[in-house]
Amino acid sequence: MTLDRRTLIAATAALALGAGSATTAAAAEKWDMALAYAATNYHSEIAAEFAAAVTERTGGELEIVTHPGGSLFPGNEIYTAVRRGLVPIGERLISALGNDDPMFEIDSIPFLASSFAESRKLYEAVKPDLVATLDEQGLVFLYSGPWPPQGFYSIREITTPDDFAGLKFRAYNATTSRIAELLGMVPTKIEAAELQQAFAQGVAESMISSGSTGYDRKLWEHVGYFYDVQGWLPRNMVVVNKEAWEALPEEVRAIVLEEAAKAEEAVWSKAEELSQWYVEQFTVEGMQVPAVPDSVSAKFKEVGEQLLSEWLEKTGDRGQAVLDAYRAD
Ligand code: PCA
Repeated sequence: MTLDRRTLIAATAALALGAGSATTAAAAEKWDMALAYAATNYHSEIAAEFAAAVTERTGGELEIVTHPGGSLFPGNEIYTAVRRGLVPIGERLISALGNDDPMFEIDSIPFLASSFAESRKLYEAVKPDLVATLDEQGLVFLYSGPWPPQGFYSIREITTPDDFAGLKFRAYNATTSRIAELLGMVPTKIEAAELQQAFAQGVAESMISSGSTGYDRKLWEHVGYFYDVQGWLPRNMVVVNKEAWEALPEEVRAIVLEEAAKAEEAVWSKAEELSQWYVEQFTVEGMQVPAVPDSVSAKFKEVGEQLLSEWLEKTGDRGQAVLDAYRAD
């Protein structure tokens, strides 16, 4: 008898507790956040600060935990994983998603926007289109910030455009593959997390990327030259699966949006602040950072023009409308 009574009291208490928490707050959610880049990279550090701020401000009602370096999903799987709801939130290099929509490639067209100010303007011009496309794909856009301007890394010195011939080139999207082809190189797509191995094994001998990624992956261990071409500033974006988003209480969503806006500003200013510093570290580490020879610079410009017209062919009126918005005033 006594035992039964005790069991009954325990069961009633558990019920009361359950009912209490259901009326005061929704069940706590934990979101894993998939990131592709090094934990020490500013994109990842700022994502971790964003995650911690959301967790703290929601009192743990939404806990976000970041997984950098492609540890949860490799970079090239993150977008699909979030779309399918395999992970609720993740970060991806937008221009690597050209197969989903060629508009995603706008920030990687050489010399269209090659300073931070131009890149910001291009972002503002394309943002409505970007957010709408993501919405159609079942995603909610949170924030987007740039990599520093892109330069050319090579194991060999480049004095004329002929020196590109035959170099094995590490590409991170279709645009960089196309550039490599047009310059006579041999492209292979490789995620940033695999870079050291690729250069160590000779699978890659050159690439176009920011000083940031070369620094994160200690490229000076394998590569002798960096040319600060300043071709474009590709952007990452953080997206959320729409169903996961809609399951969040209104006040939690508001906090996430506020923290996302802060993270976006932080990424833009950190990228600009570190941009030159990264390149300086290459000299410190023994790499050569020669001026880009005029003939090489002219060749990059020529390739840029071609890529812009190819992109306009793929995107048609939509692409033209965003370009017009970017170039207005
Ligand atoms: N770093 C990323 C993309 C652009 C950049 O600067 C990478 O190389 O994968």
